[in-house]
Amino acid sequence: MKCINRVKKVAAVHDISCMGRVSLTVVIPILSTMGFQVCPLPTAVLSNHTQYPSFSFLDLTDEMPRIIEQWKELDVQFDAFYTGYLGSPDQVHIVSAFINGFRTDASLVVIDPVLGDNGKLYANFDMEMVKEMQQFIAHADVITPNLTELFYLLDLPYKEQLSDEELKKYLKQLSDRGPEIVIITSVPVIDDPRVTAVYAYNREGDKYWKITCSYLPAHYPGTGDTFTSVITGALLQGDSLPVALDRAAQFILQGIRATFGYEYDNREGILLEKVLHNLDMPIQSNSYELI
Ligand code: PXL
Repeated sequence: MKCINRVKKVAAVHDISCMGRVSLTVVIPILSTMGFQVCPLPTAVLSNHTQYPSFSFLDLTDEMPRIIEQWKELDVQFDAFYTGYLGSPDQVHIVSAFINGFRTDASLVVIDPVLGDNGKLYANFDMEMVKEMQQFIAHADVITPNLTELFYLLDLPYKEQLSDEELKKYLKQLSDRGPEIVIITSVPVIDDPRVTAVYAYNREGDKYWKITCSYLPAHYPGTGDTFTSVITGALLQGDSLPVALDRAAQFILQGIRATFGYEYDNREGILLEKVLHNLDMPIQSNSYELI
């Protein structure tokens, strides 16, 4: 009998940063709370994420093929693959082969092309990594670049003042490279610093979506990982794309609001533990629009 997972399994390819809520320390609790089994394929172990001034870094590139080999022996079937922070170009090759070796027609492949933020690459990354990521996204069903990553993926200079028409053009250009769904996060809204927008395109149906979120003026690392984790869980549970977008935006907003009032080191990320249970709540925001 064909193996059917009683609880859907997600292979989560991210680092583990031991301080500051990003990557696996965000992905695992969110997807577990949404009812999925997370099987981590860790890319690196860091003392803390790279937005702190210094960090230790244990590269797990050599260990990853050993883990994948054992999973082959066990004949594990994954329902979804969700990749985030990859430590080096070699890791991109390993993960491409892993996904292509394990995926089926039914599996969902979500690639968050983690490269940078605020117009700059993260520490550790260079143009070689950008080139690898440009190739890698062709394997995805869904990609979730932020604005910085969008421009690196398209080899264009970073800018923040963008019209809906420009963003629709960029969404389509990225989708033409492979992914059926493209979601661009953290897009500033012209003339309104209090809101941030998310734009999305679904090639099935050829529809463009926009949601605006009234985020508080604070930056917390890991919100991208939080957003894409909720999107992955929502799509896996059968939500439509606009409902998945609303669910993710509502959750981030709740997380930021739960955190903002404290005098607190923002580098630790949103106080996720205070809002995780909200993932069971129905969606209250209804901000999506067709553009
Ligand atoms: O959230 C993205 C991320 C993931 N992993 C590491 C990071 C960052 C962002 O700073 O440094 C190690």
